[in-house]
Amino acid sequence: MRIGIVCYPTFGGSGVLATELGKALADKGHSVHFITYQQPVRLNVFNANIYYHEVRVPTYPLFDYPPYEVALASTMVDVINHHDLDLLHVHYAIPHASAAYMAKQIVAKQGRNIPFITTLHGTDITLVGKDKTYEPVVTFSINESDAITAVSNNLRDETYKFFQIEKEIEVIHNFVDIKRYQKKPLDAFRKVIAPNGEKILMHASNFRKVKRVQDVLHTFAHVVEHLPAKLLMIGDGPERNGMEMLARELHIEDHVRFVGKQEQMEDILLISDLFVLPSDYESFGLAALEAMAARVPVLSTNAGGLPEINIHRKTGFMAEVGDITMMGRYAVELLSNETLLATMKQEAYEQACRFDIEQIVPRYEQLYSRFCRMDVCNNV
Ligand code: GMT
Repeated sequence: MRIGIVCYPTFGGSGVLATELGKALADKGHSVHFITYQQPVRLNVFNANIYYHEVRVPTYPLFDYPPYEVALASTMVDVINHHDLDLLHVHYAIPHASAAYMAKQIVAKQGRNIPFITTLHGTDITLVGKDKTYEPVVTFSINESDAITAVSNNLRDETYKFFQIEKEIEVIHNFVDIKRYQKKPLDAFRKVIAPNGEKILMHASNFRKVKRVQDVLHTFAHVVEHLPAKLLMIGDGPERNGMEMLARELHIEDHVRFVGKQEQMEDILLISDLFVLPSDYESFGLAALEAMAARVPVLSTNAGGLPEINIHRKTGFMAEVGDITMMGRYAVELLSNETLLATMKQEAYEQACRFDIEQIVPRYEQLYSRFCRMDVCNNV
């Protein structure tokens, strides 16, 4: 099939998932056309079946706000026509679903039918999409999608709760490529971070309020009172400066490293002992699943879709949002008990295997095949 994928090309979970999906589809012989304003960060491989089309947004002095959605819809039309696409798969509703609707209408006038599938990822529904400023367009463009998927049961339910959705939302959970984590941890790397054999805790996010990064630091402050430990803070975003200040206030700055955005997440995860994700909400928590694939137990909240991947006292621990006392206790309980840590590492890995790319990508292919002539679908 010839598939157009639209996503945010950043480190965010929706962009990561969309890019990994595109790469997997290309490996299976499909032609995959990424339509984004920048090369997606995980699109760091050469594959003859992958194409990248940059959305250029010309500026003009009259515009206070460059019309990105118009440029995106026009680029979609161009790629649909010139590469004879069979369907579009847009990740994150805003503004991708409405741009896809516009592109669909334009090519329909030219006598071409292009189905589009919208995958909902989280904040497009739970934070931004609900805002009155966007809601009518979000509701309309979701309903106009030929198929709608959500990355967790929780996100599907939240979408039905807050939007007047007239169609079935199919749940296709996020996935991870287990193979990528099947390598030896870099001992030298571990020694640089934790020279005296300290336990390594890790957090990775876009440092937005919804991530409650302050709770990572408070939890860690409790841990270092009980055992030698280091904390790696991966990513960047609006809360980062404040968090560096908080680390100083809590007198843990010598044990915490803020290392910014990282592309080699596998190597960092493989040397970690505990991944901390105390979010206010996660539709799924792809970062937690990637940690589990690297045999790292997860300490998370029980918000949103997190209970669909993290199993309390099995693959890690879950606490109520903001309960830093329990999070601190759970972290110490785990990190001071080598037997429990080894068991949870294994359980975390086994849980991640249930979300392996090999299990999930065929679900998307089955979905696509509903909208594509069988001769095209069989002849990838
Ligand atoms: O978490 C973010 O702020 C980024 C956001 C995104 O859209 O890139 O992540 C959302 O989509 C991910 C992939 O499906 C999910 O794993 C995250 O849980 C979800 N984030 C939220 O719901 C806050």
